[in-house]
Amino acid sequence: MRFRYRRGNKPARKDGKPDNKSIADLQKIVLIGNPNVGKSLIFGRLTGSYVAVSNYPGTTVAIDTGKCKLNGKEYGIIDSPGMYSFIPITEEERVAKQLLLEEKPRLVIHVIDARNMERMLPMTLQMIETDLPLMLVVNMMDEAEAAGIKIDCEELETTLGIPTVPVVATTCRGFPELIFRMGDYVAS
Ligand SMILES: Nc1nc2c(ncn2[C@@H]2O[C@H](COP(=O)(O)OP(=O)(O)OP(=O)(O)O)[C@@H](O)[C@H]2O)c(=O)[nH]1
Ligand SMILES: [Mg+2]
Repeated sequence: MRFRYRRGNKPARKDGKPDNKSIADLQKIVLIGNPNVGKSLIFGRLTGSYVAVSNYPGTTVAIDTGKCKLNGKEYGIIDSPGMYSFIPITEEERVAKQLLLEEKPRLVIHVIDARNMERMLPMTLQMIETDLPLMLVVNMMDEAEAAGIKIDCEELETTLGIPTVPVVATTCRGFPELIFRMGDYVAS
C-alpha cells in the first residue's frame, strides 16, 4: 500500500501553485493519517466524482484533491499520503507534513484505524500540540466490533477535546454525523 502513489503523471506548475485553480482558491480540508486506514475511501465518499491529481510542488508525490460542500459552501479536500509520525522519513511523509504546515488548512481530519488506536493516537496528540484545527475520525469500526473491541468515542472526544466521530467508510456508516460535525467545525 505504501508505495502505490502515482508518480510523475503531471508536472507541477512552475509557480508552485496547485494545478487546479478553483480548488486552490478554496479553504482546505486535509485528510491525514497512517497508511491504509481508509483516508482515500473517505476522501472519495466526501468528494463524489470530481477529483484532480497533481504532483505536490517540487516533488514526485501525487496528491488527490477534490471539493465538498458544507452548509452550501465549497471547500477543497486534499487526500494526503500516509504518514507514521511527525518526523518524516519518506518523501510521502515529508509532503504530508508540509501539507499540514504550509497549506494552512481550515480543518485537518486525522483518520485512525479503530483496531489500532494505541498506535495511532500519539500522532493525534502531536497534532493537538501543534494547534492544528483538528478532528478525529475513528474508521473501521466494523472491523473493531468484529474483533470485540469496544470504543467510546464520546469519552474520547471529552478526553481529547476535539470532535471525534466513529465511521465505517466502506458502508458510509457515520457519514451523516461526520458531515454534520465537519460543517459545524468550519462554520465556527
Ligand atoms: N472493513 C473496512 N475496510 C475499510 C474501511 N475503510 C477502508 N477500508 C479498506 O481499507 C483499505 C485501505 O483503504 P484506503 O482508503 O486505500 O486507505 P488509505 O489510508 O488511503 O491508505 P494509503 O493511501 O496507503 O495511506 C481498502 O481496502 C479499503 O476498502 C472500513 O471502514 N471498514
Ligand atoms: Mg490513500
